[in-house]
Amino acid sequence: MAIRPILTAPDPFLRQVSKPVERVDDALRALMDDMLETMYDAPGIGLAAIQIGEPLRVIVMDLAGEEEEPAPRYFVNPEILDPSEEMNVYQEGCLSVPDFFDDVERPARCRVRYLDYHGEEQVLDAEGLLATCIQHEMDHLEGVLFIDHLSRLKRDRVLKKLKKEQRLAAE
Ligand code: GNR
Ligand code: NI
Repeated sequence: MAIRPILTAPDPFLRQVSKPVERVDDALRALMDDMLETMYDAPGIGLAAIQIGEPLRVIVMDLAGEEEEPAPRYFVNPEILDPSEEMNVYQEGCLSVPDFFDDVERPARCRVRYLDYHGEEQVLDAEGLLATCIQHEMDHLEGVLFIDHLSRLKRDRVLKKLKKEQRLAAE
């Protein structure tokens, strides 16, 4: 397993649409292991493969609290079914948009169909933080960041600040 660098906005790589996985094999499980290790190290509660430079439809997640046993989840080729009409607002952050948090409104509940770590098809009913996080990660697979849900003014302000920080770090 390895901790891999996380790409940050406005890296154009993050805007790619990720490709479906053809086979859940040992190579893919090695990628999912790296993603989980990278996510725990960050630390974060979810990670999409594109965030470590792999444009594949793969997500890892762990919503367990610090005092709880680890509860890793793996989603390969996830699809969202039946998003609820009821919406929920959550203060989101993103490892690819460091040090910025803001409210995003999304469907409060949804069903997800996906392949698990072993390539078995699963269906999961999600609500609360799980539903929010899955939708945040699904956005990454389409090249969308949570700041795209905010006003242009806020988004441009964040991107400008990140660009400036990256310029200073490169000097
Ligand atoms: O660590 C993360 N926390 C978080 C909080 C609220 C809503 C979504 C997230 S996902 C984020 C990790 C990340 O960037 N995943 O893509
Ligand atoms: Ni994110």
